[in-house]
Amino acid sequence: MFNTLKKLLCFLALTAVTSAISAAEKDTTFVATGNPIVSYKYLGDPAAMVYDGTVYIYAGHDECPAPEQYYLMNEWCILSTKDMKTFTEHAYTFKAKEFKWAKGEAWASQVIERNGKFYWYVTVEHATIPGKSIGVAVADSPTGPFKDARGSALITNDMTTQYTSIPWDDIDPTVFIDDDGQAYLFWGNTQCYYAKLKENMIELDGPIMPINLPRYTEAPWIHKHGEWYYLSFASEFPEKLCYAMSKNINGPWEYKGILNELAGNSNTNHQAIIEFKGKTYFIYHNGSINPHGCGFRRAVCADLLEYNPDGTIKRIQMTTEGVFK
Ligand code: FUB
Repeated sequence: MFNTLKKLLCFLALTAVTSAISAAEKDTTFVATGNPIVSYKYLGDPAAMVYDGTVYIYAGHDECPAPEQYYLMNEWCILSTKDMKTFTEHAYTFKAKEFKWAKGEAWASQVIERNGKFYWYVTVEHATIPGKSIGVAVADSPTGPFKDARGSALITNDMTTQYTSIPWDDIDPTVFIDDDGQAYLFWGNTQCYYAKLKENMIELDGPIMPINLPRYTEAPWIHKHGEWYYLSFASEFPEKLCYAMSKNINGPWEYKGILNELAGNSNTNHQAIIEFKGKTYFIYHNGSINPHGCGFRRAVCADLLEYNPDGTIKRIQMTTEGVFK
């Protein structure tokens, strides 16, 4: 009798633990009522992708406990929405340590689709080559599971030392597939770089080339609207977001000034720009989660981006209301 009771208690305890675990592993759906989109956890470096009528936002998870003041980022999280109002945060997260050659540190990233596969370009700290590196993971679905596509870094610090000796210049990948099918990787801190990617998306297809942009810091993002290519980027520090335009992905890039002012509550402001259902969205981070939000505990926001008739972009207005009507 005593043994049976013990077994029953044991079973009940295990069931409770299992339910708690599955609850934590479930997707979370919520309606955004204003900026930031997610206010229950800190997320930074949003990269957005539109695929099959859905917006996906990939963001690094800021885990820095207050009052500590540096990045603590082990994983990236995924949000999705079909209407920019009701969002799902997917239970699946992708961890920086899934790259066996990396020490960790889930810095900025971007996902792109090609031929039904999803490629996630990420910044991580390399385990044996000093400095930051860019890795690429692949999945059959935009929400994973993702796995290291190469088993080694795509870009390492030693590949760019001719341009700068700092060990953190190889960060912040942004990827773009041009109308002729050629894919390009842009990245860089202090110095902006770009290179062609092979059709397989996991190997470079030519040399690494520098792009000189005034007061360039980091966070490049490439997008195209009409005939214009746009290269937006973080400038100076604390960062404003600026942009340049060109009629050719290979440049020359004409600097066009400030796109978004200082966030004020975050020293970085990393942006993504997407077109979705007739509107252009500017998705970025600031430090707007009260009371401990800051440059290391960031929050993902969305506002509208509008063009002038000549293709230049109107200054972004960061709002508390956001775009979620
Ligand atoms: O999240 C870490 C770093 O902060 C990113 O790589 C930069 O773009 C800046 O947002």
